[in-house]
Amino acid sequence: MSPAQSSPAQAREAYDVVVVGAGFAGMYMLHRLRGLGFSARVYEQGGGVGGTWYWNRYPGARCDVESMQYSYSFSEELQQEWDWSERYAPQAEILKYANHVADRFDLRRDIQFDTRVERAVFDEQANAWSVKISDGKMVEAKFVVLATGCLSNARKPDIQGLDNFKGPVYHTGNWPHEPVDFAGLRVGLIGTGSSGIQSAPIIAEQARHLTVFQRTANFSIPARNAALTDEERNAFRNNYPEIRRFAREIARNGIHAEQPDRGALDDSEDARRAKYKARWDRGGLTFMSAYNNLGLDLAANDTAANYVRSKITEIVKDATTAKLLQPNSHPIGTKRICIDTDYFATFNRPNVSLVDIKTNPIEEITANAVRVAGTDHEVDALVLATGFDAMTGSVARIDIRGRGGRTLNQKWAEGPKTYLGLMSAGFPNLFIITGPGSPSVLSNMIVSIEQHVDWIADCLVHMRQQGLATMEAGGEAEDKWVAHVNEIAHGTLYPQANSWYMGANIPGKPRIFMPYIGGVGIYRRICDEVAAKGYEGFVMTRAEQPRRVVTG
Ligand code: NA7
Repeated sequence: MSPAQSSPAQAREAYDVVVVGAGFAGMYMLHRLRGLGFSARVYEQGGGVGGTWYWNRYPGARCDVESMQYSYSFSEELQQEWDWSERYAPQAEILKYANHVADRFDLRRDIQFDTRVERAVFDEQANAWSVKISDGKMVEAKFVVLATGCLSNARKPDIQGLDNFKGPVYHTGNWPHEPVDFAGLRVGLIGTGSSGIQSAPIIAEQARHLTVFQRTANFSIPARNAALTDEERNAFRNNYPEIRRFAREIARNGIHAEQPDRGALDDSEDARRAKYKARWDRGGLTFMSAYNNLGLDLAANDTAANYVRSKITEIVKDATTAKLLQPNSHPIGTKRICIDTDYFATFNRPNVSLVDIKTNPIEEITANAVRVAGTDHEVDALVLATGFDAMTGSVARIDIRGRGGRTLNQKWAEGPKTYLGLMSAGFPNLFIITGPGSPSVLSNMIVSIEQHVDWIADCLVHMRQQGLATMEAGGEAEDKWVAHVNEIAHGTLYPQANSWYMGANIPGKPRIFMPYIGGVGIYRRICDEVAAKGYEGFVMTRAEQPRRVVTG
């Protein structure tokens, strides 16, 4: 395989690889492909790089993984030269970093912005994909890599009357590029996941009044965000090789942190409280790593959940509001735990109120109010922090047709089926970065992205060296992997929550636990072993005839 040609005047553009999306996955994929001499084109629906961080510009948006770890590790120069300002980088800074990476590695010349991939059809004669993009052009590619992101299809809720609302309506996942000024306005915020919990305190500072409409109370841990000192930055920089190795190979979630050595019930109540207090005071996602069985054993989980509930009671002055803010419908951690700055304390402000929409769902949105249990809560602007069609939503928006013209949506109608989260049987030469069936959203995304990109890059080199034309997941290997992913998930408490991990936030979406929960280290070893055994479980075919040049 060599960089594809498109010599005849009317020939379609042809590439070795078309990459869909220029977020962190697409950018690194492009960088690797180029370095290996493959021709590649990236199509990105946004007007710039950054993916998640391009779209999620809502007030208070920041990553819940610490910035020194939520960063690429592939370039030593890059990780030494970039100065993160805070423990948790705000959205604007992560976007700046993404732009810096695009410039530093000269990526933009191979990225076409403001362009959606609408359709990809596998041509079984040519062993290549025919890709239709939104400017009407068709391009041909030997391989397609979906770097479409796990949380990139913002979901507008199906609430009666929403379109009748007269004021502005914002979705946190599709926020305007211009600053939004809530000064003097009564704002209604629907949704109390990570985006709602991050934005509520900031909106409350600006708005005349903020009404938070809560369907499910959520567990949230203080971020304890602060400016990073040189000393803290250097502690990472001087130890990056070991920190990165640990994150990749040891930590279940791809984050370097102190690992638990026992279960919650192995400690006395006093010792347990002291441990939770220390984690609470330190802040951040690692609260859940206080013990090694919080995701497995309900009695153990209850001890952590009770601790957080007690903190909510301590912080929130009004007893009824405090009670309502205490999560009771799912074990802690089985919905992505949130990391906040002053979320619970925000409800002590006189200009903030909380409305329970679990007991009484929103009846209707009128021109100027949200109606709940017959009461109109008047608002001038609405913020929808209602989440995403996660993990499969962005893939489903592309009309992907594999062998026999079968669409990926047809194949995934009962839930996504992949081998290792990387490929789906019947769809040759189509790779997914951090797809369902891989650790993806249960991990530090950049760790998982780099692992998948490197694995795919090695695989393409192998195919080139061996003169192979196609590669696809074998049906049997895929079935076994899907069963394995399910079996592991059902050995944990995770499926007990109505979470977006389960597709439960989208009416009609099949309830399947989508990410692989076995841990990034174990998963990486499995992927490496599969590759070492000649891509065991995948089916590869040889090129029987030279590649056809398709004319338009
Ligand atoms: P999430 O975590 O999916 O949160 C969405 C929130 O919106 C959640 O509280 C939902 O309640 C609520 N929601 C969704 N639809 C409705 C309707 N129709 N009516 C009322 N409330 C609704 O999305 P985020 O953007 O906050 O975070 C996504 C991830 O980004 C996060 O986990 C981090 O990894 C970063 P529900 O819980 O479904 O009852």
